[in-house]
Amino acid sequence: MSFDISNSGADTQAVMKIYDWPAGPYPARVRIAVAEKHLQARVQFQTINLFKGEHKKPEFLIKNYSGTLPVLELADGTFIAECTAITEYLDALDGAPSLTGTTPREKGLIHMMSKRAELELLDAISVYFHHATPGLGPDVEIYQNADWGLRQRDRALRGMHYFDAILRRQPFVAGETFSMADITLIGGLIFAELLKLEAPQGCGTLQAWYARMQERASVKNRLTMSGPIET
Ligand code: GTS
Repeated sequence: MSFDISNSGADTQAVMKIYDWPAGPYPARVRIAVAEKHLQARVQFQTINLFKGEHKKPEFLIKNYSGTLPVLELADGTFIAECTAITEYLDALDGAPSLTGTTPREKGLIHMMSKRAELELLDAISVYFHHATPGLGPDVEIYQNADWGLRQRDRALRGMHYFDAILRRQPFVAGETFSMADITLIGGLIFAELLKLEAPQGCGTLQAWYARMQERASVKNRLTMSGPIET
């Protein structure tokens, strides 16, 4: 197996592997974190085809019991799933900036706001996708509850109003600096965009913020950071 990693810097030591689906909103979170931490040269990507249900196959469930992407594999064979856990791991490696906070106050606020961005936006949109749209197709979506999906869509729309209000009073989701909480909200807005779920009237601040975030190199280049992969 060989990997062609674009954007590799001086450090060509590729010691971590990320299993993901390049266009996915959750994988986007980890790709953005990798770029913000300038770790592109230390990761290799392997695509798992969600639409073929590869993430639900026994050989993948060994890596992540929950059957979701992304998953980080360390050089010693340890698997770390969950975007927040992967981001915390990457953040604990050397390198600036901090994505999960340095003071106890920052850490608490960033964790809270990231979780809130999951509960009130990203995860809610994900439930809408899997339950009230064709989702990943009939072979993968073996149980759907459209009513639950539509309720979660409405929760996400309310969440957009909430984050609009937050961003009217501060530049970033958890305060004055870019953090994991911003990455989580960006993931939610990427998912909304993929599903053509428009922000409700009155969310102009959120939309302007998202437009600004899309100009960040980590967000803009997230798809091109992994080169073609031979399997
Ligand atoms: N809580 C998990 C995390 O934070 O990592 C959720 C991960 C997740 O839902 N990932 C999506 C997935 O695996 C990937 S994507 O839809 O964003 O590309 N979905 C497939 C499924 O069957 O749930």
